[in-house]
Amino acid sequence: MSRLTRILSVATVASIALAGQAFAHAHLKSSVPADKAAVASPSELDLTFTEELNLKFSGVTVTGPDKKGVKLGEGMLMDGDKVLMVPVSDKLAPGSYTVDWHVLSTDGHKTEGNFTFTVKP
Ligand SMILES: [Cu+2]
Repeated sequence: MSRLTRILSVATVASIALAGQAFAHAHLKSSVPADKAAVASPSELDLTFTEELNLKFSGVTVTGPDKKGVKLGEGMLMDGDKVLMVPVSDKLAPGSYTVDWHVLSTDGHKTEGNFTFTVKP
């Protein structure tokens, strides 16, 4: 690759990345449990996104008190592929939990984020 070609391709990638940000990616619209909510031990997590998701490249991890990972079931998509539903296998002990999510939307963009909830005693 010549130097000029390389500069051009870097510029192209950069402009595509910037253009991508201007358009809709899959952003987390709402969740159950909601961000910062205090709830009873949930049997599932529902994450509603603004775009349709590609399940194969989307998932969540949940970290509980003492940084322990929470056992989750197989995620599935619902409601026009915009809702990622993940079963929670175990009953959760009271405490604070962090949900880290990463998704690939069908427009090919990856997004990630996190939210927290508390399980009431
Ligand atoms: Cu996008």
